[in-house]
Amino acid sequence: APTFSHTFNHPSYSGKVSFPVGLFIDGKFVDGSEGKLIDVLNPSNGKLIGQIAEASKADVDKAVAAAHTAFNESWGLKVPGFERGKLLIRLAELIEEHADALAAVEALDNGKAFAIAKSFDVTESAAVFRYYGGWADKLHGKVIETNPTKFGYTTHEPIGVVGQIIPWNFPFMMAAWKLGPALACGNTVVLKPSEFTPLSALYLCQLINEAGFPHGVVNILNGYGSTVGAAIAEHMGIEKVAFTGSTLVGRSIMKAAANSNLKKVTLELGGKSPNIIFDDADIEQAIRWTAFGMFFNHGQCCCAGSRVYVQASIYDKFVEQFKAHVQTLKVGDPFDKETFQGPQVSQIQFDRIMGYIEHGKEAGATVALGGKRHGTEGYFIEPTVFTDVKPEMKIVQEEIFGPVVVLAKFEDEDDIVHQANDTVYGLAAAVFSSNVSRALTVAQRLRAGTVWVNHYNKLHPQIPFGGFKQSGIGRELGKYALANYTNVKAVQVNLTDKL
Ligand code: TXE
Repeated sequence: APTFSHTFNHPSYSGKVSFPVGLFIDGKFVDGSEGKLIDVLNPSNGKLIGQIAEASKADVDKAVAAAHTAFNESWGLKVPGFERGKLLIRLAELIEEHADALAAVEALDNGKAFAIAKSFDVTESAAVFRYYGGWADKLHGKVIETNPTKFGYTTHEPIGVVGQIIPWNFPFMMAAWKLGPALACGNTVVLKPSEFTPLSALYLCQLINEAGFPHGVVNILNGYGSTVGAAIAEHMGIEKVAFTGSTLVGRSIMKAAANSNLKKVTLELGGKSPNIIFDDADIEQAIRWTAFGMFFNHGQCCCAGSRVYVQASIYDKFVEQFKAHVQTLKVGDPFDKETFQGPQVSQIQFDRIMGYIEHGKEAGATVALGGKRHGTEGYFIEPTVFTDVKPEMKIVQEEIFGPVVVLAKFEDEDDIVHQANDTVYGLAAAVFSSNVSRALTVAQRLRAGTVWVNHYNKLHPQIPFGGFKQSGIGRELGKYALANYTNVKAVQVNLTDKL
């Protein structure tokens, strides 16, 4: 199987990183059955940085077979939760030990700033594994009373082999969100990273072996969505599929599940989340959180606060101060210590986003800031602020998934609740106000899976995350995510009832 090697030479990180990049099946790195490779590009300059093995449908079959054997022989009901938890916690420790190298690989492959990759993506991923390690021996069922002739109880069992398909915006963290609860509950996994950002998940494979997980418990296959992703979604040996990505592909996953074995489906899809600033908010803080809520991760967050609504009486002041603050966010080399925003992930995403910017201009919106490519190479885009938008414009309705925000006005609570909920999505929202009853009343009326009050984009392993409406099905993180990975068995014991 191929190896990825790269020498980093930056003030923030220097060192050589080298690891196998085959398909990770049954604890070993192997070549793809068709011998094909996928090019890995550096989004900061568009240049080739390496190649990884590409899986085929036949490789999915092999991985599923390995996962079945592991489930029956060395995981699932065979390993007590306490032991599963110890391995997850050991994995969290190993991730922390390798944090610099992992963050460097993530910054190189995805383009996010090294400092953010380390302090957020890698650190939070370790926290997620540790959190679910804690749950592994606390998955109790219930004793359920009916009548004195009967003893009834439930057990929470693992589902079996689960498929997981993840995107490129948080390559490492999405793997952690998916693997943590699945493994804690005793499932075995076949996971497909995004073909655009395969490296950090492959690095993780080494740590999974080092932590001591039995072979076959985690299998990681890189490949394209239309082949490997589709093969996972329609596989008869996979009993549950979890997906994070576009709404379009989410639909095809549900169809594939329906057309095959009715595998259980959880989806975490797109968003066009409203961020609401009332006139009694702490304006300076609201501006900072709003910029962070939009431009963090280069706007490539499913929960990005991409529709900002400001109460009319403070709108003009907000726009001016917001523009001034956004201009201080440094766009550039992910390895530069000052960088907040790196390149978009790929040429495709760059083109999509620039297309939306052009569309916004043609539709009559005003580019108040940015609107152009940044620099001359790579996929960098200036943080872009649109004003004078109308509710029906595409830039107000559709997920852009880049550093492009629209600013609009509202009059009062009823007006903002109507505008905020005028979307097919329902992933997140935020309210800024110093009046607690106003903030919580609006929070109650918003149709979204997360509502932040007086901040944005904060995630915790303990707090569930997921969507209303077309933003998805099910919840990740927190205790809620465990339900995605357990089958509830009810056992009914007849004590004294005679027929
Ligand atoms: O996503 P895809 P793309 C949104 C965002 C972005 C748009 C397109 O708006 O601009 O989607 O991004 C795999 N069967 N989000 O096209 O294709 C694919 O290989 C099974 C929001 O890159 O959905 C990858 O592993 N799998 C989002 C994963 O799906 C398939 C994050 C996601 O890629 C498949 C990413 C198929 N037929 C994009 N086709 C979020 N919610 O955070 C592709 N895949």
